[in-house]
Amino acid sequence: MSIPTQVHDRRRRQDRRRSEPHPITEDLAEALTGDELELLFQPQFSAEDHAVVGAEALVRWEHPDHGKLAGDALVAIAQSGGIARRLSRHITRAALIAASDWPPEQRLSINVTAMDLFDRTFAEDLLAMLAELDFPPERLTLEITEQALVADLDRSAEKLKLLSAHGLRIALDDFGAGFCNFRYLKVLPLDALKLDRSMIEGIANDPRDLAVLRGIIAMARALDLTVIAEGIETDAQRGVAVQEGCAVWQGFLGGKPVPAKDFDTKSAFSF
Ligand code: G
Ligand code: MN
Repeated sequence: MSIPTQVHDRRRRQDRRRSEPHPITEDLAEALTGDELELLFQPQFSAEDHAVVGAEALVRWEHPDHGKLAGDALVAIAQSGGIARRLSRHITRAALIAASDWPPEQRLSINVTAMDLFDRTFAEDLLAMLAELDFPPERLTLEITEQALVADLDRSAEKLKLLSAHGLRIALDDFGAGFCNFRYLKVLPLDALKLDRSMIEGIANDPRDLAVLRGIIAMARALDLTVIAEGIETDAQRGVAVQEGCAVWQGFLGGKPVPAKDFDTKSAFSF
């Protein structure tokens, strides 16, 4: 039975109205199609010998009117236009392809959003992509922010356990910046804690900041977690973080986020 033309037209109008994307979402969709997003890599250093042990992938997009937009803003724009999954897959694929050229002992870290963990097929799709690109799962770390976990912790934990069983590493990102729900430490298959830069800022000159750092590192040791310090800007901060037991560090002192072609995998931090 055919739908009367009037009703059909009304439906089409409603559909269009309901799915009317924000203009910037359309621009983002076009940028994805044209591969116009910029992916930057910020080096991470070993505390032991200061060699580069890998990098965190960070996305940027230069919009003609809105200027430079980074990860969180892009995710929000994509989400409002229903293309969050597309954005996430695009970034992950581009990062994996870039990291395929690095020495095999170097790791890639990518940021996982609340949308990703909400996505039913996130874990399966990621494993399929790793297989397709022949990228060893052991070389990939997922950085999960606390905000991403709030939605459904148990379901997120299930997905992460599957990925962890396949060899991926899981790091709790921005640790100390949010609510620090200690339940995360109990239920998630974590390998590392990545300390937020607000936890690092004062460690070289404020005894209270140092005391907090020591407490967290003691707890991380008891849980067999690696501690990664982010936002290291001064040599004094680097010295304290390393001395106290952070195994890996990242920050402007060692290197700013740079395009893949400028990422020097062989460089070590020099004093
Ligand atoms: O959310 P996440 O922790 O992944 O944030 C990484 C962001 O922090 C990037 O945008 C990066 O440019 C910024 N960043 C990285 N290193 C430093 C640093 O040493 N100091 C400051 N202020 N920002 C940094
Ligand atoms: Mn991160």
